[in-house]
Amino acid sequence: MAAAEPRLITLSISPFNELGRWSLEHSGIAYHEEPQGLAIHTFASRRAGGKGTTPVLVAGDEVVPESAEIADWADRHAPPGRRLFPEDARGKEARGLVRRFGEELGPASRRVIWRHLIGDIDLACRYWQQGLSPRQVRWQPRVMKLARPMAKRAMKLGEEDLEAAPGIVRSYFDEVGERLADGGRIVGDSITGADISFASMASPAVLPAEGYPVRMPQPEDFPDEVATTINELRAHPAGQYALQLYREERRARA
Ligand SMILES: N[C@@H](CCC(=O)N[C@@H](CS)C(=O)NCC(=O)O)C(=O)O
Repeated sequence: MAAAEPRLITLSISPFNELGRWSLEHSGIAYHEEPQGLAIHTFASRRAGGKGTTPVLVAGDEVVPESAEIADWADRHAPPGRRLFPEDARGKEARGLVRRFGEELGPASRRVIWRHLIGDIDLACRYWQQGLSPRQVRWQPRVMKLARPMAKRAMKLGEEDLEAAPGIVRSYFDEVGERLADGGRIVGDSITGADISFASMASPAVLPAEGYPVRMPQPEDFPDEVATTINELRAHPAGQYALQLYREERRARA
């Protein structure tokens, strides 16, 4: 009997969950996604053997609880031609960038929209309910309202971190813009895990209208201050690159 497809426990909209999904899809690995409601996902993660965060990949007896590790796992299981990391020094460089993007860019980029969403749970639930069971759709707003202080702590939504977030995103965008200036990709001339990780981690700050696996909120859903930040980041050459990857690469593989 064929082995069951790996399961991927996710949140529908999230930079880290995107890295997990996109890595598997780029590598041609079939998987079964199990999207969870906001806050409910922390319980689902632990139930699956994770650390209370998503994504969590469950492949047979193996539990992979971190998005960068899922990218590594996908690379190890990819057929030739669909790997995420080249064998040479470029692979090491791309892996280093995946770690840095996940540690700093993803959390900062998420804060760009969550500065508003944390006080507008109805808006958050409207978008984050995509793909959920009717039962989860019913429970999500109630659970999220109770879990709001926890979510604030987990995403570090204090005033200082919120203020710093757009600047952190911009400095990563500048770095990526410089890497792209010679007309290649982030590392070398072919797409690697670094490009996939960059676009995934940038996604909450540029809100791709095309290519993302579910409908993303758009700048006009947010108050002017947040919408202006998103539009500025969209106009940055690296923001343009993230949107282009979503339009051209994400859609092609998904
Ligand atoms: N380092 C983890 C971070 C994942 C992460 O922060 N996931 C969020 C969803 S976007 C989460 O589950 N947060 C719940 C929490 O931190 O309590 C990874 O790369 O997988």
